Amino acid sequence: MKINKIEGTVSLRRSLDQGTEVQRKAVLNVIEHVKEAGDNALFTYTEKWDGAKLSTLKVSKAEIEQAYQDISPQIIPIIHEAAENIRNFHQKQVKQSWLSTKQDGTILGQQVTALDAVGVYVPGGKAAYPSSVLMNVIPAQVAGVERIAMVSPPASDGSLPTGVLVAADILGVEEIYKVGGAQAIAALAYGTETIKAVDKIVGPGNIFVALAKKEVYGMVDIDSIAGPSEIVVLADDTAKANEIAADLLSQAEHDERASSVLVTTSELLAEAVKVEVEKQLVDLPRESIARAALEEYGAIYITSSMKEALHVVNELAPEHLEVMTAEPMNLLPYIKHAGAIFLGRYSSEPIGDYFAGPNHVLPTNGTARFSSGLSVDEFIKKSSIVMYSEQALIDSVDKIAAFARLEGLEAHARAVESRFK
Ligand code: HSO
Ligand code: ZN
Repeated sequence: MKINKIEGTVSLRRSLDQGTEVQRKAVLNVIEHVKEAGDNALFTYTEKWDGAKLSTLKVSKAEIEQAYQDISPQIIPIIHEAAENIRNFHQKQVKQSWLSTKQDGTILGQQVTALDAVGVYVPGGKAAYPSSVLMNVIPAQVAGVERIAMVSPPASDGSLPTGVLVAADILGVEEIYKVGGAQAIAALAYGTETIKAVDKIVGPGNIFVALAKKEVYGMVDIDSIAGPSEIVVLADDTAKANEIAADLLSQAEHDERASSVLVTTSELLAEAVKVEVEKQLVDLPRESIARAALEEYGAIYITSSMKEALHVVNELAPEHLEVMTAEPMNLLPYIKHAGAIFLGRYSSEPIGDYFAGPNHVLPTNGTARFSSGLSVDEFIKKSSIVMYSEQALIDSVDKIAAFARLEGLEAHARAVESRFK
């Protein structure tokens, strides 16, 4: 990793993959085809791109049972416990409806309702994380979403990853479909014979999935488009180099484009972390991914004061921030931009990926400046409520009518006046 003394500004922003014109056209074609041909189009694309010749899309009870046979039994209570922690955390995010009565008898308020149906995309291959099944499904369930449809591209033998199936079943997800890519997004947005349309699609995916989500946005809602993982560690000379290195590597192993950064006031620590990272890389199963990420997007920044270090952190606005300083809690008020904040040496980032309870779907690429991680909020909407009293309308009818006439909308004015004619 390169060690830099801070000069000027720093940024985590990597160019977002916007896809090529060819990819966008391909995605548009797929969407059109799915709209026209429904399930048949899904079967065709699944055979073409996933190499799986399927006769049904929906995962069967037998397949779920088989997944339980194949998974190591020790992991099942762990998934249950993680799910419970995640559920408890998200329960605290639930917003209540409210009604407020004014002196004149008018009632105003907001009624909170859940979306009816949500689609969860689970990527295939190496990024098919059972933990992400928990993180996407649980907030929707806590919000009160009644129907959750999960989609994921099958392997060429037509199977879905064991861990994904078990995690989904533990949560009680009843609809799991073996379809991925843009065709899965199109199916969720427009519906087919087998997959009924949903109202919102969440979950990460490859460029085709991202482009398809952008394309169907408006028909349905979508979550934000997730970028590669990021971690920034803020440390002073009380922190341990081996622990920092381990945490930096934890996110570097996700993706060649992941970003792991140390910001520290200690030159000695900077040197020690650099050495430790090399040492720990050597026997990492995903060494080549982590190494590539660190080379391109890893950095160690040395600042002359903690104040300056905090400034750098806020400028980076990382997805994950670890604070490994003598008194981490004291720094919390100075941290403005970070998707998730982990305080102290016992709060290693993977705790948040799997177990503590907060969501691991978090803003990347500096978007923590203006956005938050996935939460119950993403699965609800609020209807405003108005119940005017007679007295309230008597008091305001002329003002409302005047406002309507300012806009040249006579029928609006007459509507409110009609009550007193
Ligand atoms: N750190 C990832 C989430 C994840 N980690 C899933 C392990 N599994 C999100 O940035
Ligand atoms: Zn992770």
